[in-house]
Amino acid sequence: MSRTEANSQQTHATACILCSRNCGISITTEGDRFTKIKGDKAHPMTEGYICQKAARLEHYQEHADRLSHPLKRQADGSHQPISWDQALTEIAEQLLSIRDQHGGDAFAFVGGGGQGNHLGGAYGQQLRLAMKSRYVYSALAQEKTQDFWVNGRLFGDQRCHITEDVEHSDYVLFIGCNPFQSHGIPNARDTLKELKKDPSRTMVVVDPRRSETAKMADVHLQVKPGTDAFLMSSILAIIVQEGLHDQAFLNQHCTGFSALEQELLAIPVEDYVRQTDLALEQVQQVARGFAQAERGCVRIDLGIQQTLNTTLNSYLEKMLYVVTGNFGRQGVNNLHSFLIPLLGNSDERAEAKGKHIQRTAHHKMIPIAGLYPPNILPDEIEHSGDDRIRAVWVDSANPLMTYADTPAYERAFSKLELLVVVDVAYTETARLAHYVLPAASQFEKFEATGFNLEFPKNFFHLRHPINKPYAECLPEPEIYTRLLEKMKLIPTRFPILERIAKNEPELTSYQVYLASLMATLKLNKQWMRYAPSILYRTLGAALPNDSAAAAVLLPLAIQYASKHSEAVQRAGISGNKVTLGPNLFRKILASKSGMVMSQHRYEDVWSLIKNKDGKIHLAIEEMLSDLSALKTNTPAASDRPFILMAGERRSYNANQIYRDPKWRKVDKDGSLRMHPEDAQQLMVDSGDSVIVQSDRGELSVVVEVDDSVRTGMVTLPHGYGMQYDGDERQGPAVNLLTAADHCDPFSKVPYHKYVPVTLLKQVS
Ligand SMILES: Nc1nc2c(c(=O)[nH]1)N[C@H]1C(S)=C(S)[C@@H](COP(=O)(O)OP(=O)(O)OC[C@H]3O[C@@H](n4cnc5c(=O)[nH]c(N)nc54)[C@H](O)[C@@H]3O)O[C@H]1N2
Ligand SMILES: Nc1nc2c(c(=O)[nH]1)N[C@H]1C(S)=C(S)[C@@H](COP(=O)(O)OP(=O)(O)OC[C@H]3O[C@@H](n4cnc5c(=O)[nH]c(N)nc54)[C@H](O)[C@@H]3O)O[C@H]1N2
Ligand code: SF4
Ligand SMILES: [Mo]
Repeated sequence: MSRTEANSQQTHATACILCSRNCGISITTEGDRFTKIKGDKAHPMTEGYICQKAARLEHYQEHADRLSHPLKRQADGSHQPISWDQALTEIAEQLLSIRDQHGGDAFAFVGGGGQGNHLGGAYGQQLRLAMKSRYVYSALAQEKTQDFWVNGRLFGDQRCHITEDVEHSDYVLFIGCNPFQSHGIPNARDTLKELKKDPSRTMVVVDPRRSETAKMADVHLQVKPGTDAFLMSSILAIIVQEGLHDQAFLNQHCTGFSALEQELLAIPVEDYVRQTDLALEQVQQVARGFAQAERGCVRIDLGIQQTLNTTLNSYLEKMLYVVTGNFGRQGVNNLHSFLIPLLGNSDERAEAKGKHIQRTAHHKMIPIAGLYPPNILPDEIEHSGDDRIRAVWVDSANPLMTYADTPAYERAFSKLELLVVVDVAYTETARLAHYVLPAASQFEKFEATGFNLEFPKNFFHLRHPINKPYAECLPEPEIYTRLLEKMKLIPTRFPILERIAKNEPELTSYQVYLASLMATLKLNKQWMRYAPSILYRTLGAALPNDSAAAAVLLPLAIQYASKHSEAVQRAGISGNKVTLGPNLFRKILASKSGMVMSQHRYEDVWSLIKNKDGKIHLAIEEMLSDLSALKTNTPAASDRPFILMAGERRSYNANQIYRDPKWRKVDKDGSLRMHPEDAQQLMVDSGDSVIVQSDRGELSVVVEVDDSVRTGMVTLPHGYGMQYDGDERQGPAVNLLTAADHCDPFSKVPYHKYVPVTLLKQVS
């Protein structure tokens, strides 16, 4: 790959794109090359904090798999470069033909934004609407939809989302998460250090592995994998049985506690704790400590989400803070506001009242938060009915590596009539596609994350481009807008809107422009769903610094400011009913290092609840019956002696975003962590190879003897196994081992943390 070699040095404010924290960074460039990466002190949230992964971002920006041109698959399976015009013309024709012959249900949109690129997603969703499809399959529906479903029932809307004020808490329960490596909380390592060094604050970690976070904890509950439902229900039972719950809070803010209480009082605590392999006294100590803490806070993640009882786990972890009244204050759990709407709300109970809920053709799966689960997609493509999925559009995802059951994905995707991939890299999924469209990288376009998950102060960061798009790469807003134009769904010109925007875009705070936009859409209702592209082409063209992609943020900022006007004003943005939203938008455009968009008060949490009575509804029938069924619920017996945690976060993995293995300073093999006693029994040592066999497949991996894992448990990282630059797979491709049907029967979230495996010593 050749790059311009200018030697002018420049420093730019942007953000890291490797995890949901999106820490502010500053990148120094020489020509197109990144020569120095540091934390950006001016970022209002992260204030200069970064982890070791961000310093390697040049490996994302420039590598052998970077796409440079649109590609079309040839009869022999190879890919040849074609022009954008040819690619989009042909794709448009094929999409329309599939839609007209088979209807919208024949199309599915997969992905739509990774760890930092959600602005493009706002434009991508137009294509799904153009296809009249409701199918969005997203990575969120292989980790978090069970959680969104529980939120919907508790708070009245699946878009109500929990945040955790670990920084100000004096008793934190980290359950099934390892923030030292995976982050997920602000400036994780600093926050953990603060917690550790303050003797008046307590940190409890529930994890079958003595993780980097567990090593810093006051109490480590080294639970048996997959038994968290027993542990959390025991903790709740102890709290209720000892009368340590917050009755005043429950009376004032919740309904349905007595039904839950009844279940909890019936729990045989000693039996349940025995199943978790923990000491009863230790569990009692944590239950009492947490219940009596002034500010208790719970942070959870995949360790309880991608495992047995995942939906019940989501309910129970929320009950931990609700039952103890640790909600709606500083240092506890809270709800928060979103600027970019990442989630939808889809309450399946509406079906009983005659409302149409789009169930999938084969599995009859409901959407949760508007999303469908990757674990069922291969079946929805391969099943024999006329209503199967025939065309898939993948954007910002690599399902062939990251979704469960790689062979099922390979098989199903190769049967599609049309597979299009939009990515910056020639991924394993791209290799199967009929067309591959090269996206500008996240440092070559305006981008933003919708992971603005904080409370009471919430942030937004519109990142400005650093480099020009590489070769023929285009930003997603341009790709989708051109495609809609090719599909003849929108015209290429909007003369009146263009004129108004060009002459005086900001006339009375965009009111004149917006009124004309509304009038245009009213006259042409068929364009309503394409408002993002119309904004992009018209207002966008008039925005400063070529920031057209940000045009879609104007209506979102107006909406946000009207919903949370006082919070926006408290963040230092002034304005009245008409001007506040536009002023917020202007500040977003002008703040290269990110900005505070709202400063809520704690009591605002109650207005973020969507139940009409403003209360939290605890009696979720399905959850109470799952809780009751735990008594007879034991994991299905397996004759495989080990439980594999398939997809651990370590110092050198970052989903599938870095492809060049050179980015890794350590752990190049992505080794299998195994307890010394298990290694001794198998007669293997660090550096030896073993075969890992699951019910789905097998992999050859390198062993690392490590006493941080429990006996009987082994771990492999995710984010390995790519075929970089056409080479052999580098490290374990974990999803060769995970089966599509090894998942929660309700939400279809995979049990990646609980894969029964057999290990065989490999004799060389
Ligand atoms: N370095 C790095 N950081 C990342 C990512 C990355 O790829 N690399 N990916 C990002 C993404 S997309 C996500 S979703 C987050 C995920 O972040 P986390 O969920 O925090 O990360 P994991 O390592 O997958 O799992 C967390 C912990 O769960 C534990 N665990 C396994 N089984 C069980 C169990 O049965 N019970 C309990 N209680 N714990 C169990 C594991 O030992 C592990 O320490 O990380 C983000 N951050
Ligand atoms: N077995 C197992 N599987 C797992 C996990 C596990 O723990 N175990 N973790 C799961 C989790 S939690 C997650 S979130 C998923 C993540 O899996 P995916 O959703 O597939 O996401 P990423 O691995 O982040 O890959 C993102 C893709 O986006 C591309 N990309 C980067 N920037 C841009 C851009 O600007 N535009 C476009 N169009 N593309 C871009 C990258 O090249 C990459 O191909 O993996 C999941 N898979
Ligand atoms: S990987 Fe996550 S925590 Fe590390 S610098 Fe990037 S955004 Fe921040
Ligand atoms: Mo994730």
